Amino acid sequence: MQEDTFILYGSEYSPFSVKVRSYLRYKGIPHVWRPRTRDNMAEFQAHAKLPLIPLLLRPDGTAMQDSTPMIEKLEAEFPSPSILPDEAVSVFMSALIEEYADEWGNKPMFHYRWWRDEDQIAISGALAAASNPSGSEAENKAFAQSLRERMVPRLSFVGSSEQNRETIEQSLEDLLGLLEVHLKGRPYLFGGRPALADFGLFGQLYGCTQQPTTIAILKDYPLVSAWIDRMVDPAAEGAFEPWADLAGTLVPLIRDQVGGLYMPWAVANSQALMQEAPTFTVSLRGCDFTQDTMKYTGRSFMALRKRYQDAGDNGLLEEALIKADCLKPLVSEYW
Ligand SMILES: N[C@@H](CCC(=O)N[C@@H](CS)C(=O)NCC(=O)O)C(=O)O
Repeated sequence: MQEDTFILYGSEYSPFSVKVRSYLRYKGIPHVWRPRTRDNMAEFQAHAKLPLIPLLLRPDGTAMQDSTPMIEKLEAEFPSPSILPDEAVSVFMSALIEEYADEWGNKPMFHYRWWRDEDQIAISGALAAASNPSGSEAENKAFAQSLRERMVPRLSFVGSSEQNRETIEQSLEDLLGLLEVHLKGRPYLFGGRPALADFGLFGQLYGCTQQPTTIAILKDYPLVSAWIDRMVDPAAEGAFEPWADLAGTLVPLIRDQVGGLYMPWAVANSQALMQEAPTFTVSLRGCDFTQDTMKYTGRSFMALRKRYQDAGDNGLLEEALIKADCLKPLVSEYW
């Protein structure tokens, strides 16, 4: 291995891992993809502060975890080709979509993985084989069963429940419909090359190509499916497009998914954190949505608000955020 090589510990089944893997590939950063398995678990644990993938080991032996700050840091060190569009309004919208993808887009991905029997069986089998490649068939059958028993109760962590099922499932259909329209005539969300938003959203939607129910859903969205394939190893095909050309189909997507779902949900989560409430309920699309309070989302939402403050006065951005029903949660005092 060359001296400048990074090692990325991840899994084909981890949306945040494939997000970073596609980023490293696009940037041409020398790296080795190391699926975390039972065999290399001790090696992974020696570097991990948190039991989470992705973990990126730098050539100097220091480790990084958490995909968003990881990409931000790498972007400063490896500026070209940039994943930041040319206009400030697009840079912020890209960060906004990435935050939505990580925190809301993860819900349908995880929900569909572990909600129905046929998906539970398919994904637990695939996960067992990937995590224990040297295991026998019988051993991995038992392993798959234990993974299934462990993961299904975790549905509640992302808010997946009978009460919230329709909101979560409809949100994926709505996202895919809006994305299909936006991707007509452009290879990436912001034009001819991938932006931060593409990497974040890709991770979650790639996860939707791995279990029968979402595989069937994706069949109705050929342009989205082609974009997912493209994002596995993305290449620049042209320049970023001007915001003025993107807005017509991107603002409706942001308004529906970020303004209509992520924002009210993230605000209610932050209010619950302030009140130290273990769960919260928020009305989304006219239905009550109840879930456990999430500390991580509380932090990432505050980081998004700070990012907006740091963006400074920008009339175009403000106008776009108003149109997307996103401005108020970014500037109001909720606590
Ligand atoms: N915010 C973190 C989330 C990482 C995360 O949730 N990773 C999941 C897999 S996608 C994980 O490692 N879960 C525990 C496990 O798989 O052992 C990031 O962006 O990297």
